Amino acid sequence: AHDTVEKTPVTLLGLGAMGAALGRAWLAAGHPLTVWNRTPARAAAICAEGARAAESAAEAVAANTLVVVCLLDDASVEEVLAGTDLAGKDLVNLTTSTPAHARVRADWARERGARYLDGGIMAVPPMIGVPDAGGYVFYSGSRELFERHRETLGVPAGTTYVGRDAGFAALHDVALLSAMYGMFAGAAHAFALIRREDIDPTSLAPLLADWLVAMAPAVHQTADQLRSGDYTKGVVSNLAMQVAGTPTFLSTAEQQGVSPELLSPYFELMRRRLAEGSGEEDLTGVIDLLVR
Ligand code: FVH
Repeated sequence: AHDTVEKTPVTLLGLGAMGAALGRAWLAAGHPLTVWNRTPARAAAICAEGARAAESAAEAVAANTLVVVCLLDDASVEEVLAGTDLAGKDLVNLTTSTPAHARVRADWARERGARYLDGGIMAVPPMIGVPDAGGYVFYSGSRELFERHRETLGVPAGTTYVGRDAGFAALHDVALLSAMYGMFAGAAHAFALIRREDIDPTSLAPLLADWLVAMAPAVHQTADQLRSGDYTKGVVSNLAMQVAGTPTFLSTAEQQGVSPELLSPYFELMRRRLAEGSGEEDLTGVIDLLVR
């Protein structure tokens, strides 16, 4: 049996797929848990495991100092918190948001007397509460609040504090997920290329995964070049060579009956950067073209 006396009690607003997973992790670790969900029936399962359901969001917020919110979007957070008294509360918002929304929410919470921490969850529900699953949460906002609840916040997943600016957790979250979608786009193009051939996608998949993993450390060189401002530093495959290779990719796509629409925008940026006289650089200069 867990010693619940010493564990920080948690209030959790939102019992969707992610909220329920978070709640279960706290319960399993012995944290007293008060929950509220718009659709009360969704609280039944977690209450059978030991959580206490509040009648309203206001009652749930009143129950504990640490209040964690995991709802669908910013609009639902606004709606749910509107009727609650946040004075003296430690508000942790794990709802996916934009950096601008997170900053507005932080000011809004402060005006109501709450300390505020924003979170960006880098995990899917099955990774929550599973040690070594690799999931973690970016946190930003009140450093004091993060330190005070570090242990409790670390129960469902790892924690990475990225700064006092409340928008930084969302920014890191979206940055990583954007890179992920770029990777998915590349993989989609790769699978499309072999789609009509007698090649088993399951034989391409491990090759693809290994290649992406082998290429991933290139981001460290990109970061180093951005920091130094020298985009030729350590360059292995320069931009001129890479642009010269792009017709091969486009011709292959055409031969395979595959639309180049995922690749073309990136190739166009590479060509523009080359046209600026940056042939000896790495691909890093493309970033400067993206930043308006
Ligand atoms: N699930 C995932 O894979 C991702 C992983 C990364 C982080 N996201 C973000 O987590 C937030 C919650 O996501 P979720 O998976 O729990 O989402 P749902 O299962 O759809 O549950 C949504 C909950 O929000 C409640 N809700 C929606 N609208 C309102 C509203 N207007 N007022 C009050 N509550 C609202 C909903 O309640 P109900 O439908 O059960 O009544 C659920 O509790 C999210 O930001 C992801 O981006 C998850």
